Amino acid sequence: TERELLERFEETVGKDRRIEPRDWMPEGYRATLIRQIAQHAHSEIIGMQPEGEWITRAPSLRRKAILFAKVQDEAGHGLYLYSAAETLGADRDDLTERLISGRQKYSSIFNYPTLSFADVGVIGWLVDGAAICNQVPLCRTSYGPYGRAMVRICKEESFHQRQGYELLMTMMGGTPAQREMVQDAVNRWWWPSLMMFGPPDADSPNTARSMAWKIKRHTNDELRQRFVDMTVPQAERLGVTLPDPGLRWNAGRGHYDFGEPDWAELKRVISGDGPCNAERIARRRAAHEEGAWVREAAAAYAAKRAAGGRA
Ligand code: FAQ
Repeated sequence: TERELLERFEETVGKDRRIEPRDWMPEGYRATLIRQIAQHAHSEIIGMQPEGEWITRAPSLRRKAILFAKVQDEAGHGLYLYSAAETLGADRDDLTERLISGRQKYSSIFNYPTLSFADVGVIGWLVDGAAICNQVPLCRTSYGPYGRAMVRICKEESFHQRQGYELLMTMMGGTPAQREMVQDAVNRWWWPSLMMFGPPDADSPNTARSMAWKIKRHTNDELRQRFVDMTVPQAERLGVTLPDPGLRWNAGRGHYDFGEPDWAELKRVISGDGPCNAERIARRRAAHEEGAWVREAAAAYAAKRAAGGRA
């Protein structure tokens, strides 16, 4: 009966065992996972754009090759995640349609412009840094395919983060103008990076249920704090200032205190009104439409093979 199935599901989750695609699961659990995994996949794909803009303008062949490889990794992450969503019964075409029609979200962070090459370094350091903080615990998420996808994704993100930090270290050892570019990029990306973790816990409608289901392992605020604690010493070592006058070590708490992000800005960006939302979606839509012939050719090829014809 439904009741027994629910008990078995709860027991599995309670014992930190994995739920697998063929297992029974409550519809709310399935819907929450599809929502989160799709949003995550869309973020990886849209996330190719801000840095991708610098591939043709990278300052050396070495930097170009590195950036190319990084952006390609993001495409790979998107693909594993769409596959994970498919194991829950989601349809890939439908997810893409929801993204380009604005019905499904992607991370707010990718709606900010990349104004200089230092932004590439800062995205690696702060944005990939925040992504790692959020995603390492997701390796232990209760849904098997999502957790397993996260393992490889986190390894690659760690490499991306070091790549960004190394780029910034190099620029900080350069001219005063280069150091200013780094500081300017840090000033623009710091607050949006904190917003990646989502609204404050008191204003996060999904956290409690996702924690009970062990989809999420920590709350938004816990992960944001962890990110700040990890990043402050790295900023000191790099020689940049984080643009928050409220940032200071709190010995009593054993954590850094920090200022309040502009939550109204996060709401605006999530609801489609950030600096680059329209541009990002238009570009994704164009890529999808321009790729229609590839999908048609692949489908025709598959149909021919299925009919026993030779390709
Ligand atoms: N942006 O109740 P909560 C990357 C939405 S890393 C946009 O707290 P939840 C790597 C949220 O969906 C970035 N929307 O929600 C990379 C919900 O809306 P809904 C991707 C946001 O799910 C690096 C509503 O607000 N990472 O791509 C944001 O429990 C460099 C209420 O929020 C992931 O997706 C936001 N920042 O917690 C690529 C990680 N925050 O759906 C390229 C997996 C919240 O109810 C270059 N996801 N919302 O209408 C998660 O961990 C969670 O989904 C959270 C949000 C923590 C993002």
